[in-house]
Amino acid sequence: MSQLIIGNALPNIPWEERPGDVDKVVWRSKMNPVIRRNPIPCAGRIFNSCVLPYNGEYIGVFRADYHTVRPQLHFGRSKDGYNFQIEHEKIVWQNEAGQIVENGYAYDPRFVKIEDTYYVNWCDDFPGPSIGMGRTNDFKTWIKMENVTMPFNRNGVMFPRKINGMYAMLSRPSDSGHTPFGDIVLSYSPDLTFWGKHRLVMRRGGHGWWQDTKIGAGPVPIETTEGWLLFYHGVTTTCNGFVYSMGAALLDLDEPNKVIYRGLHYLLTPEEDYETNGFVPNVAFPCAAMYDAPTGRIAIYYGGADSYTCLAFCQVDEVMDYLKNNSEV
Ligand code: BMA
Repeated sequence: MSQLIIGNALPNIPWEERPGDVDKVVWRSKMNPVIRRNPIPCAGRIFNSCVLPYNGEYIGVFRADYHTVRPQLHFGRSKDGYNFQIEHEKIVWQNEAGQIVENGYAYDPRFVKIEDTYYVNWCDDFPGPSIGMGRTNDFKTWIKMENVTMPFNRNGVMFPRKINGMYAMLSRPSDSGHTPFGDIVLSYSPDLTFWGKHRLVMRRGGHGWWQDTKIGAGPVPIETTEGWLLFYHGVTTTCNGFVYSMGAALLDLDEPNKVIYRGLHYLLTPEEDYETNGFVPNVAFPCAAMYDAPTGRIAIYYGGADSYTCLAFCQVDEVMDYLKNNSEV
């Protein structure tokens, strides 16, 4: 099979073979949840968090919900992608002039390396949820940049390289609360400050009820020879509240607002206790995906029940076959 993922090798990617009794495209780690409750003194729960490879090891930006139930972002490291040393103090942002920037809350980070810089996007308190953006080169100095969007918006996810000379970001315009709607849009920027040329990518709905309430981008899209592979969350509303599942789509490489395939079914839905029981039951919320390009192995980090950090695995060729044969586009 020829290589589908355009990117680097990661021979020590966290990886477990698909268990013999599982016939699904995406399977869970036997080590789940990889981050359990009360992982650091100030936080009861760490979830919806991001991990990236770094010099043969791993680094991450983590959503830590404090005992006030307000979230902040923390930096952490790992040798193997399973066991994390998360800093006990939150990331302190400073502006371009070096002054500390206080924030009321910060949650659902995405973490991406573009050229030589590491960028974080998160749901920022503008006040009111908007897309925050910051950068670091040394994981000690964290520069808060201009907010990408006005309130209200969540799930800002950058592409890992410029597209036609422009930075590109997916986001989901929303309201100030537990938004009962949401579609994925694309915006471009020449400089990471001014964003525009907004395009609709995908609307909630489709044939599957699992994504009928709202959808939002998950991990940073993975570049493949056939398009950008996007894992995203889809939400349905039941008589007892929202249920968050994960699905996949393939976006055009040059114009990612064009959807090539959109999977009809969820690929991961709350089934295990750490997904169905917790602070918010029935949430599987993907935020990061690492890959080993030559083997096509993908490791996905997702939040379980707003309480745990979990890992799942898939093979890019199988996801692609699934999408080709089960697309609603
Ligand atoms: C969303 C966000 C996510 C969370 C989800 C389920 O609105 O707050 O962080 O996982 O709700 O509670």
